[in-house]
Amino acid sequence: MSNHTIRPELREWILSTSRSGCSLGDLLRMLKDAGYGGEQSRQIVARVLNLPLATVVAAAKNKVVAVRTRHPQGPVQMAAGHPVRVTVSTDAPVVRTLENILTGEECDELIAQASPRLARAMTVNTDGSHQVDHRRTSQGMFFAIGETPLVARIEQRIADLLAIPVGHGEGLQILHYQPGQEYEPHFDWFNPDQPGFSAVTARGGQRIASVVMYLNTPEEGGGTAFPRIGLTVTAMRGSAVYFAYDTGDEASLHAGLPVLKGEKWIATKWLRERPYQS
Ligand SMILES: O=C(O)CCC(=O)C(=O)O
Repeated sequence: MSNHTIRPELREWILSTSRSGCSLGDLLRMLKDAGYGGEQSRQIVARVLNLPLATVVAAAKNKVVAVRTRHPQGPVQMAAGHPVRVTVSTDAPVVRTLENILTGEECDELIAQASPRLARAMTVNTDGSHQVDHRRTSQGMFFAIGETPLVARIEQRIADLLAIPVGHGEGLQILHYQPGQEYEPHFDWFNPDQPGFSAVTARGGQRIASVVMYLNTPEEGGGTAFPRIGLTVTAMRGSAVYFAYDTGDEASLHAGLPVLKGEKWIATKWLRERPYQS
């Protein structure tokens, strides 16, 4: 089936229904109810959502499907009408640096909305609860999904950029680092060997990708380092680093380097393989 046979209204409906958190299985069932044949529906959904046909076929059989993000390609990718520049790409691990993911005004507004709610940042404990952790000395807070119009707009932009529904995202986290503060090297995927693995993945499954957005430019220090590949991304207001990983991907080790002068603000979006938001 070629691209031009998919009507624009159908394409738009599939995209918006998927982004609102509808599972692939439910999407296929709705198409069937609307009169589309099984094979035809699977091909249309695979094409519109840019997914391997095998993934859609597995969903049709009600198998648990791990969705993947689409890795942005340069030089410019439109995301919900907003131009994002892809300036550095590596494939092992998958890392992209993204310029202009946020405007300067959006950065300032996020900081203003988060500031009154900051508390010592936590990490996820093995039983799924949150704990104060000496490896992470910054202050932070979480927004609920779509909590403010600005947060909803940014979530939609990320969903569009990575071709993954908003519902696969954890709430946007804001972190504030002061001089000397850092986030020591760690992985964002949950370790299946930890006793709490099933608890932390019960909702949404495993994490599959992260987007760390820089809300200001620290005077010195504060980059995000990937020590296994010798890459350090400079924290620059309005830009981001996106990285995707499989469980156990050692190359995705990363760290928020100590801020040496000034302060550092980031907004982090973690994405799950299955819908995280009900
Ligand atoms: O602060 C940074 O640059 C990295 C933050 C980070 O690794 C995280 O929030 O998982």
